[in-house]
Amino acid sequence: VRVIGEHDVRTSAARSNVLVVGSDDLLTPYARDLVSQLGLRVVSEPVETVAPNAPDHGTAVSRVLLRRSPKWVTPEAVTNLSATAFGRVVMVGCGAVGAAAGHMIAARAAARELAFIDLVPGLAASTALDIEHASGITGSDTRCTGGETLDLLADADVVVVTAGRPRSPGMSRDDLRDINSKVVRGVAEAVQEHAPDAILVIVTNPLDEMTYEAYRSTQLPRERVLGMAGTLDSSRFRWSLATAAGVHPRDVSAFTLGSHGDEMVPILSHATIKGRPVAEVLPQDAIDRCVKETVGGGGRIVAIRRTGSASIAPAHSIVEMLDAMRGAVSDLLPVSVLLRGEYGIEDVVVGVPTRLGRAGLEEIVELPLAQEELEALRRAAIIVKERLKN
Ligand code: LAC
Repeated sequence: VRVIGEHDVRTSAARSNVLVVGSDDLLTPYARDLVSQLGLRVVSEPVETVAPNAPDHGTAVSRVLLRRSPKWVTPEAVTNLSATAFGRVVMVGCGAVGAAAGHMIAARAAARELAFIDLVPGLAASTALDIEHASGITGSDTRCTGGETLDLLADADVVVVTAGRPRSPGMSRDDLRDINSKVVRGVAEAVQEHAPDAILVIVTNPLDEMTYEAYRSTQLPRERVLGMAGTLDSSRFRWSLATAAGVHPRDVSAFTLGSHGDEMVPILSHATIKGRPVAEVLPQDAIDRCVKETVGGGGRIVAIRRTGSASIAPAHSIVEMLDAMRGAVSDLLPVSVLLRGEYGIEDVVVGVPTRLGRAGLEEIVELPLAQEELEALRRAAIIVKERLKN
């Protein structure tokens, strides 16, 4: 048992606005008063983050000036109203991710028809009806249907596959491989049979391996077998950088490449905050924390939730890809696709910068990367490939 007194509180306050206490520690009454007087936040051990940011005076002033810079105007969200809706989008899997993504697709009328498929009796049909019930408010004319069988895939323009087991705490995405590859293979084969012209968007984990599985088990061209992960990881990366710098998320431009897992490669060489390189704005330890927070983002949700994984951010990240395909978003998006020599990588799926369009993948963009980023991307490819062999 440690007794925390006035001196400890003042020492902590001099370093940061956080006081770390162990579960057995005792705070003296005076120390307790002092904590609230000084506005300290009490955090119980163990804490993941240690080093407080203590930039020198000049750096601190320049960061404040950056945040307030009158020269920078936070960009507006870009919405292109000339984008056209898909004819038919089918969500295979009506769990939290599938339902949330479908909900958003209907709410923005991004498809004329939206179908849900799920093995759980009534889940898909009730979700479809539930979304239609909202149309008196949303004004969306997307027609929604749902059922348990894969014949609903017929005539799909886009098939989004979220079906499969999610992670439980302590599981890596790779632990799901055996069970989910059967699901993904079955769906991919059904797409080939019922909707051979559709674009497949794979969301089921482990993402890069499942995307490869869908590609390998069908004769679909790589342009139409896309894995959703980079848009999610990049969103988490921008959120983390924006939070660390205290700026609006739209002030941050950043993306991740590589695999959806420990071999993720957050790209710092292209990351900017208010148009300036991240390293000019944040100290290295803060940048390192953002990278860690990004790579561990999905795991953090699983750890807090205990049952199931993230759903809202993944749903937005699916819709961002669909919006890019239908012309509502014009940015480069990181997408997991089969590589054929791009970035020096052959016959494996990892996340790379792409341009998407109505036919799926239009272009893989080979951006100049820092040497260590390129090496990390190639290493990710080697590791995914190794896992595919097992
Ligand atoms: C995530 C899981 C779904 O990143 O892979 O949240």
